Amino acid sequence: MSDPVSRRTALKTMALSGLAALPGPEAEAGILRRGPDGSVRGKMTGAQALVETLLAEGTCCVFGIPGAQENELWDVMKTRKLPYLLVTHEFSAAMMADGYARSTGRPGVLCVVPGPGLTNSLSGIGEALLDSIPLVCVVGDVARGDKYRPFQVHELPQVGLLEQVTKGVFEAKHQAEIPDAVRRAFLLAKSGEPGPAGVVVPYNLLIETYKYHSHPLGEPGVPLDTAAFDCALRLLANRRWRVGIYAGLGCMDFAPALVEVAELLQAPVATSVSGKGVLDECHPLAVGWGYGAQGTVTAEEIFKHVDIVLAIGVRYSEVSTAFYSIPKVPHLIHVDINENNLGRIVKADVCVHADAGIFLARLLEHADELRRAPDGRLQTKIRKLKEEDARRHQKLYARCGADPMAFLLTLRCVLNHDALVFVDVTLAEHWAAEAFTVFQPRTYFNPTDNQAMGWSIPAALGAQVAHPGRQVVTVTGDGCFLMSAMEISTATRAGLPVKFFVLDDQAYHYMQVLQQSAYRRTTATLLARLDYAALAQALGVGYQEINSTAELEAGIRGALSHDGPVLVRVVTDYGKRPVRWIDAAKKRYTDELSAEQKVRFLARISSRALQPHPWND
Ligand SMILES: Cc1ncc(C[n+]2csc(CCOP(=O)(O)OP(=O)(O)O)c2C)c(N)n1
Ligand SMILES: [Mg+2]
Repeated sequence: MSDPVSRRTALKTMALSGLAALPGPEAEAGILRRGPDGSVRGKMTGAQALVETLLAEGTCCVFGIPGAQENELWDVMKTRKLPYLLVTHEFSAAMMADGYARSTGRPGVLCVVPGPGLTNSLSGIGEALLDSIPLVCVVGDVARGDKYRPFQVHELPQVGLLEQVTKGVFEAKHQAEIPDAVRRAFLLAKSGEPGPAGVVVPYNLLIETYKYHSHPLGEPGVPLDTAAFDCALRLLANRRWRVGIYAGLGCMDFAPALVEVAELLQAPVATSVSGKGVLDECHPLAVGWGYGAQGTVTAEEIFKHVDIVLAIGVRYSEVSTAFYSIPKVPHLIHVDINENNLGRIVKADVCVHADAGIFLARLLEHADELRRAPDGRLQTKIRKLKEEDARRHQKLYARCGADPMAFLLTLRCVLNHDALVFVDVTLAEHWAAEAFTVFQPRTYFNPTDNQAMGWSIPAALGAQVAHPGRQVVTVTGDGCFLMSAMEISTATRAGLPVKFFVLDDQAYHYMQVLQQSAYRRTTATLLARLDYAALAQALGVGYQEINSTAELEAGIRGALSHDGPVLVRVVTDYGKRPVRWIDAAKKRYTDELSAEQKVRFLARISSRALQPHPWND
């Protein structure tokens, strides 16, 4: 029988034999590694410090795929109970983090291997960059420093790749720098105009130990240019001038203040695509998306009579304006948290470098100077125009299969008001922007400025992780579906009950519409015929098929009543429904062609119009 050994003696022996660095159960469980103030302290490995800092920064889920360079990290995530979600493709990891961030307003986090893991994720990180979505991308790099050897697996220039699609990259060159790199990435992602930030940590640093003492960096400051604010206030206080508000994503967390300001000024409110939901679109002053020929007719008509546009938290990007088709208004006040966005596309009378929330709050402090009498005539006009818009939307164009607009309207009727809706890069995104009424902030999402096809499926999964009890649905074209459909298997594995609606027309209809008008024929637009029922079975999700407009309501209700994830094939006939966005963009594009280009384009179209059998696809 051996002598009993006390724990203290055992530790002493281990220390002598160099084993003390091995984490005991307490250390593994992370006792006293993180202070209540968010500090990270004590002796630990680089991987432990990284995970503690992610936890200290409020990370609720890490999306990604492990690899040799990061297994240490994933192992610690598990020990420290930092939730993670394994994806099928890093393209999705970025988009899941994006969906998580859009639906919560907090940074989404992904963790990918260097080389292919990182390059796979670039489309999604790029979407977040162009759409102002806060993400933190952690990449475990190949060995660097004195452990560097040439010809390592995945040895691509990770920092350089990330720099192209982020606001900034923080590379740890010593294990001591790891917590600060993570904290600075979070701060940068949230600061000013939000966006993605990168953290690159060579894997050799993840296993090194260090005595850490790292403190939180604080929250980002918010700007307000007071001189410019005073100029804006003077213009808005002039009651002879009618004001229209154009609100974007920057206003998303300030809906009550925005509504109060709109009511004070009796100003109609239009939104950008990503601003949909900043105010309840049923509000008597809400006119819908855009204020040009691309948006709702209501917005276009109402803004014709506006003297000053107060644009807050918008950039007038190509997609939101249909190739910059922006009607002229006498005066513009442009407010944005990013100084570089101000007056870039439309010349502004006053540029106010300010956070939207601070700007709106300041306006409310001047309520007496701004208050206008209720404008019953304006509100009646908005109501009538909206009724006409709704009548136009109800017209059916489909002859075989379901009408896409009827699908969107039925979906809206059947879904809860707080359902999270992810609309992909299908032609239907433009009808949805016009006709899909949004009632609450952060409930309607579209990959606006990178237009990365396939985004909706992973993004919806990321949002469902953050909102387990909410209805979450995608509106995905069949082309988009083909890009990320395998990710549906993650819904099955992780029990995420997203309903995936796929508009199946076996084509890139969007491209067909663009190509037909410019080239009188289509090229590379036809897709494979898929057996969706078999796919659903293989992916382990429920299946619903909708074959006509008449089947829409029962089909959508059937899918929503199912507890788990469901794939819904909506056999779609796009018909010849006009697309205001396309018509507006086409007109603007044509206006910019030179005389010689116009002649050439016209000649090509005319000669092809005479061909009895167009050479399609
Ligand atoms: C990754 C990517 N590749 C190509 C495009 C160009 N593009 C935009 S829409 C589209 C077709 C979308 O097809 P589908 O999902 O079937 O929707 P539909 O056009 O039929 O409504 C294409 C190819 C893109 N936006 N993103
Ligand atoms: Mg299609």
